[in-house]
Amino acid sequence: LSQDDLKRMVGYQAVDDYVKSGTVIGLGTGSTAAHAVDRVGEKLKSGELKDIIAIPTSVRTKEQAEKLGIPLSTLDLHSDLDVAIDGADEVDPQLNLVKGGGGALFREKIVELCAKKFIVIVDESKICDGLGPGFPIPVEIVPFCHEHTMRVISKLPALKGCEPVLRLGNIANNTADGDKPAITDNGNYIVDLKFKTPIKDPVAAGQQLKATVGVVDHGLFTGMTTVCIVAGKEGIYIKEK
Ligand code: DER
Repeated sequence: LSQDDLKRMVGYQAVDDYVKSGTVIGLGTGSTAAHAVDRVGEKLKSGELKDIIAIPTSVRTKEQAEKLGIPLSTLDLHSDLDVAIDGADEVDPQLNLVKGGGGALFREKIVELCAKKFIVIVDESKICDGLGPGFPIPVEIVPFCHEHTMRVISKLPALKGCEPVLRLGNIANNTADGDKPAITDNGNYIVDLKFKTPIKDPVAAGQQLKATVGVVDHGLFTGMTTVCIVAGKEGIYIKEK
């Protein structure tokens, strides 16, 4: 089974297990979440699902959902979601996540915090013992004086030893090439924080990032996961807190 096969397996499983007709759902961003979006479209088409309202977490998920004929809305009109389904870049033993590899962390977080259930879907390569070394922590910052903000972030106590790197390239088509800063759907920059050792206290790290003027939000999703569905070589298993 390829990694994409595993991603498809968990994407479909999450929709089959957690998406019911007549509900409001959050649609995640990234290659794993894209399979869940496909599954919602497929089941709406077959009539297995009816009366779904979907809230996308990025422009590219919105565009994918539109192509599939999935009825879309916004948090302004619907901010009580029954379930949100999304991928992650890392999952620790407490089901804390690193998200933002696809540059959508702000819209993902604001949507997923509105969901009664937040279902995380990953292939087993995302499972880790501690957040940080396996995947740099994305942080969305405003472009104004971004080098100053990066310096302030590098000195935060809970982020000691991190090396902030401004993300270059194009978020919309998820390419890392180019010499211009990547711009998020919200018109901001992304800084990726590289760590050599696991973050000791992800909650404190998130609080210190959020309290930093210039930081919009960050890719540490702590205490949000309801259940994590993992696809491994031996099949699918569930990680719960
Ligand atoms: O950018 C994001 O937050 C994505 O959900 C990311 O965390 C997982 O992307 P992937 O499913 O393409 O690995």
